[in-house]
Amino acid sequence: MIGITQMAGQQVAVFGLGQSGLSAVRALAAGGADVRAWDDDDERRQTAAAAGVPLAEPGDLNWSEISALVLSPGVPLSHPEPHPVVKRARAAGTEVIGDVELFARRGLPARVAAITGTNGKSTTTALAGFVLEACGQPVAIGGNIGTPVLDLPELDADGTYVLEMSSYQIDLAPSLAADVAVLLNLSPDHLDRHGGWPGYVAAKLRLFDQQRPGQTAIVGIDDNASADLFERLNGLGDRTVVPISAHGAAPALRHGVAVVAAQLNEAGGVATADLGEARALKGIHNWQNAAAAFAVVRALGCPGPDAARSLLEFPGLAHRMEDLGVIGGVRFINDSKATNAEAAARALACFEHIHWIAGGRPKAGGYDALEPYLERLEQAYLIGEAADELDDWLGGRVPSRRCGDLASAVAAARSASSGATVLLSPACASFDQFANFEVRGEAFRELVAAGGIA
Ligand code: UMA
Repeated sequence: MIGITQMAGQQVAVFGLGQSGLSAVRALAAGGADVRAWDDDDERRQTAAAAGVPLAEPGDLNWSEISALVLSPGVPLSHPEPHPVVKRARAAGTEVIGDVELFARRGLPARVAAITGTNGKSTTTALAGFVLEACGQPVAIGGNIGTPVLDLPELDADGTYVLEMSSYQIDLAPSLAADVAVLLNLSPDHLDRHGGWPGYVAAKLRLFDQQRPGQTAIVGIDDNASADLFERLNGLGDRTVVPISAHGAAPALRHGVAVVAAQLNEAGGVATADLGEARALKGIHNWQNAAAAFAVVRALGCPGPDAARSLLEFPGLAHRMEDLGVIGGVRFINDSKATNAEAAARALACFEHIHWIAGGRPKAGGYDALEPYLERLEQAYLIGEAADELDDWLGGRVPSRRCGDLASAVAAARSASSGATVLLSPACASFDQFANFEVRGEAFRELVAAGGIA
């Protein structure tokens, strides 16, 4: 745990008692702060109280005495509208920050690599951490990927924090100046929380505006919005800017890290890896993740040949194109993490003869990103709240069946013939039927296993 010593003796309100809120409570209390915590959910409050968390309803607090409101990332900060606790804090002039801001202000000597983007953040974070560790560096991996940053150990100057940063977390971490900041890509996501596309992009780009001269920015240049950031940062001339591309785009070939037909190349020819040999980096989207992770570890001093070798040994992450095995000649792939069409499109691009399980709670942004891959689909099984709109969007171009829930979809997909791939890659959020994408992925894994994996 990272103790938050800088708020010793001060009253701090913590709102949201999920993973990051509980972690902030522990870190603040360990550092000597006087914590008052709350959650809208009664059950969460009871569990926290049983664990010794001091509760206080926001309405009962004297806000003029509260130094900061530590808000959980999932609690609305500005859109669709600020949560009442945010309004209350702002009215009293109390600052609203997140757990990552507490971490940044602690000022530990270790370096920080912060990774953001719409898709691929978790894989790139895990991959960069894996390679750094293989290169013998002390590493701690956390943030949006799952382990709250304040639950990580305190590292010395030779260590590196590799943090996945969501747009929500960036909004709440105004003084995080990452030694290495990464933008993988940008496409519409979480638009409701940021008041639209410009607000979403602005949140992501703030990570780079907060960097100090001399730090390193690694930027994907395969989509227009990200390429614009590369041009702007490059024009500033105050930091190292490394372009990365999964399509062998010229600036990355000349000055950064580029992948061409699965061959990863670093400008200057220092290292080459054949990503075709990597068991967990299938598909062009993973080539982008590999290029970014490679650039991160190179910026942090890993020798090129060692880094190239370690990339290929990465075991992959659960719920991201996770290969569950083969039953009766049919391969089952768990890509529950694909909560928008862009992410699902990346999975569809990797397989043929696909029996596709999709749906859940619809996201803004539609399904057009899936269009180029429809001919790879043999059958669609549609679940959850999005089933009707997905069916309308498919418009008979692919045979589709409305299955209601995941269990019915898996049962129906068992009729796929040998050689097919049953792919759960929902293109939607999970929240209509599951607590989160992990629970959805676990449910899929169990349903598949119940049929017996060969
Ligand atoms: N809550 C309220 N009122 C509200 C909203 C939430 O009281 O209006 C309470 C809930 O009752 C719950 C708590 O807040 O008790 C949940 O807080 P949270 O949603 O911030 O979730 P945490 O458990 O703290 O997990 C957060 C991240 N969740 C979100 O950003 C939504 C996790 O990312 C992250 O792994 C974790 O911190 C550790 O850093 C998950 C995620 O879904 C994976 N992220 C989004 C994404 O990737 O798309 C951004």
